Amino acid sequence: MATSLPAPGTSLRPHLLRPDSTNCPGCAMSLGLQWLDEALGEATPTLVIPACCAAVTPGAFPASAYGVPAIETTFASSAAVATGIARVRQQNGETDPTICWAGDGGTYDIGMATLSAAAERNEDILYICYDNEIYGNTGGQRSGATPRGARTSTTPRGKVESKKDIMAIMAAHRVPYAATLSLAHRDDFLRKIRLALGMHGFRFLLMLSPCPAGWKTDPAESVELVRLAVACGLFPVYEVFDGETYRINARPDGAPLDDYLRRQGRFRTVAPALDDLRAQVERDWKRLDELARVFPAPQTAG
Ligand SMILES: Cc1ncc(C[n+]2csc(CCOP(=O)(O)OP(=O)(O)O)c2C)c(N)n1
Repeated sequence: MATSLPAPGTSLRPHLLRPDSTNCPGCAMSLGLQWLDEALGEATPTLVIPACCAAVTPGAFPASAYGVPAIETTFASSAAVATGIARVRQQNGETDPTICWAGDGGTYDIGMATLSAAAERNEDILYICYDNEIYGNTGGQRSGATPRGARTSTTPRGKVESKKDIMAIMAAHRVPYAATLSLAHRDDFLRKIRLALGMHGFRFLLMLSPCPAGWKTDPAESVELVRLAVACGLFPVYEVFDGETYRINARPDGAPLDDYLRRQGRFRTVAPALDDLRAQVERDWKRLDELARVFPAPQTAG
């Protein structure tokens, strides 16, 4: 069921992300928070943040770079804590959203049990994973989201396993809405957040979030890297409704995968992974295209 949202840019509340955050230059998570802020309009969310870089973002107590209520949870419990908050809000007749803002470690790996449980119960939570494909806050260890071939502090010769398909996992929970967010596709990004905010039940958004420190990239290139990840097909931009119907929002344009990889120190010297990644892109797109063809989202969805 849709609820009405205020017009964008009309908010009188403090910005969600204020100056003096501790985020690194070029941290894509900063831009994600700013766009989330813009999409929220007048609404004041409660952010629920597990252990991750975003838990450090606000700086030292009693100051905070977050201009909205933010609760920091243990690594594994953000979706459970958000459940409690969302339920109390519902009982109090409050309509402001409860938003989990979590890294990939807290989503793909250690928070998976509470995430799965909240999704299965269809709790009224918007869960956004900023996926920097490592445990960034503690020195860049590999996570379940790290792509095959990437060097991390715990995979110095390149990760052997492939990235987990978290979107497929969330779709399998048949949540009302799951979508990927590209920081190189601003209109699509804002539309999806507003769409998710207007829905009830469990909504899951996955944002690719370049991390210059961990990826060994130029901080100025973070948005360009997302553009390339989409253009070469490695990061598909799409939506899944009720775990059943699919809509592709941006297609690869034939950009070479090498162009994306060679700009990143984490992929340097791991050339053997290139063919595997290329084959994976092909496989993933074949599957996604088939799903979108056989189970297309109706025009009226979203
Ligand atoms: C149970 C537990 N294990 C380990 C840690 C240490 N720790 C804090 S943040 C973090 C990394 C989080 O990685 P991710 O969720 O990907 O977010 P990012 O740091 O990349 O933003 C780790 C390992 C912890 N706080 N709790």
